[in-house]
Amino acid sequence: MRIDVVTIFPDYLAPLELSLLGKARDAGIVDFHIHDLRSFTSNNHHAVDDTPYGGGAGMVMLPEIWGLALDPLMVEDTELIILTPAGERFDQRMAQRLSGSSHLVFACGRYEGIDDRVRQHYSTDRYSARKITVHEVSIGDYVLGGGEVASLVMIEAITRLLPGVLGNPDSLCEESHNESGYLEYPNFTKPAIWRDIAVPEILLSGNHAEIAKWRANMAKNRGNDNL
Ligand code: JD8
Repeated sequence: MRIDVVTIFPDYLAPLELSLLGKARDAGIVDFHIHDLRSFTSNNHHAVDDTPYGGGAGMVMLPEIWGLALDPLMVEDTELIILTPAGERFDQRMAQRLSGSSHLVFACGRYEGIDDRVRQHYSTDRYSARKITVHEVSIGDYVLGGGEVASLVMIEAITRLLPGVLGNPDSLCEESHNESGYLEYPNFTKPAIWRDIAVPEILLSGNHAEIAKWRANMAKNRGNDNL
């Protein structure tokens, strides 16, 4: 899988070099390319934004610059992902589907967002004829300053599903979705007693059927903190 990220803050994507993602890159499982949007500007000030038509606070990102950055990346079967708080909610099902893609391009906007004609342009028949699709995606109901953090969240959730990225693929099966969400039972390791708190006896019993029942029950009742 090839992943391209277009941003005015390329350093935000430095975590892609780390840990599993770095190993996946070194193993040739995924190929990351980070593009600085400002490198596509020709004006002296490297402006990537301007005032919004219709007035209002803030600035909007110029379509022209985005077109120059995205055009070379639009190859057959590309999925263009435009991050936006108004987008379709990212979830494990979407991560699973996107992990089957050959090429993902993440457009990370800033300011008030990217001129909507960028989305409209790459959604036209000229691109769908080449099986290029555009998705507006949000990672949650809260407002971030831009799309970079959201792209990192999505890239991590997607690439960890790729064959060969996780050392133990069995851990993916453990994360299987069930009617009460993910199996989020509490985890314990050594020592058996820590600051007078003991590990639940059942986990030391070796009775795997009972352990599985205990874990399923704990997962069902977890997350009721109503934060
Ligand atoms: C892309 C610009 C900032 C958003 C004015 C603050 C995703 N779950 C999410 N929350 N926020 C984003 C997100 C925010 C972005 C951009 C994604 C581009 N901003 C804007 C509108 C209000 N500022 C996001 N995924």
